[in-house]
Amino acid sequence: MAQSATDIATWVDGAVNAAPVCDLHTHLYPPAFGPLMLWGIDELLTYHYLIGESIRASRIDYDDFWAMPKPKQAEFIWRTLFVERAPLSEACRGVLTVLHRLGLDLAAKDLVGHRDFFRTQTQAGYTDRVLKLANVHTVVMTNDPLDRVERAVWQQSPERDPRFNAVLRIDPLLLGWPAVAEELKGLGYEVAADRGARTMAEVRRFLADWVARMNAVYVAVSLPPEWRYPEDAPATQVIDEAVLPVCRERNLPLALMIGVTRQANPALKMAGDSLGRADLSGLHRLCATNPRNKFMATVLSRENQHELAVAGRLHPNLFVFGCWWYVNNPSLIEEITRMRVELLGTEFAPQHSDARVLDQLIYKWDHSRQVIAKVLKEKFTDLAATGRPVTREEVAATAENYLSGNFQRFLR
Ligand code: RAT
Ligand code: ZN
Repeated sequence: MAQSATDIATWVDGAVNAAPVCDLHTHLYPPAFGPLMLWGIDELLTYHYLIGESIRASRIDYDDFWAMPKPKQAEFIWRTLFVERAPLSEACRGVLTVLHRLGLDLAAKDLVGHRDFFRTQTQAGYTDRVLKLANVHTVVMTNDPLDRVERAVWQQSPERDPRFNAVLRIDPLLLGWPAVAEELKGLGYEVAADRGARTMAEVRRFLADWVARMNAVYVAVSLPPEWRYPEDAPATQVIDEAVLPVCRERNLPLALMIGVTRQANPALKMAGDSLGRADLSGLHRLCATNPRNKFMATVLSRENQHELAVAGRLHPNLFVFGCWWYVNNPSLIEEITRMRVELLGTEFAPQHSDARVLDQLIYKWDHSRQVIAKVLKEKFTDLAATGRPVTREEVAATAENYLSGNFQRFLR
């Protein structure tokens, strides 16, 4: 007899909440990375999503906003979005979920009580607490050796926290020529803007050095909608002659995050990026012509999601992951996850958090778990309706694979 929808719902809720997450793309750092680690109420409120929303809602002059020190920006955003208006957006709801899960007073009109709470926390203790509340076992960072501040931290060989894995992020290496040649030269690599054979060997040496120093679990880049592969451009040459050989030798995936249009509104600074529909034929070429390399991909525009799921079916060396940034909203996560289950079955990672502030792990995963569970209930109920029995064990295994196992197996 087919399982009842109520049994399945109970099993799915239990399994999705119990499965610990390996969060495969974030911008978080452990306490040993000092000032790079962001946490607490002021950082939550000055998340770039909320900066954009509050400037738009208030029509404050850009310069006036940026002239405020961070605590004043936080107070401004709180007042604008949480006191003067109903905080209905997903980013606002996220802050409230975090405060609620921490047991703070959601009726408070000012930040005094919340700030008092965070003042009593230590970075280490709070990291443990958040990972536990979010039920996250591993956080994958985004590590950019060409960022001066971050490089300085790595050069001091910070103590590694085994819960925080590193990822070598290489946007400027693909997109920043010729300027990036000067930067690499400054770091002791014999790199010239001509991108000759010697230069490519030195780019490989740079990649190998930083993969080793970071013990990176994959290499990543974000790309604009205009990205094509192959094309007569530095990005194709660097991918072919440097990135792919280094990744192949070390069995590391190359992650492509496709569709970002940087600085569509520069006055918003880091809140000013937009997106565009990409042409995914380059992703197909990359996967098909480099079968001994592994690739991961996520796309920023809603319009590209169907093509990406199809690409995931066609290339066993491609791992589809996450609902990135502007599609990390419940309505879109739901439609994207449902479509991926229908096209890819159990073989993808439905979500990553992209958290920049430690505390965001709590809400990003609470909210995503709710949507993933909703879709899984529907899909397991449909399965049971065929007459094929559904077991509690396979529901649990599916949830574990989606939230952690699939990605970890892809790395191996
Ligand atoms: O999602 C974000 O916070 C963006 O600002 C980007 O960091 C994006 O996720 C990226 O990794 O480029
Ligand atoms: Zn990101």
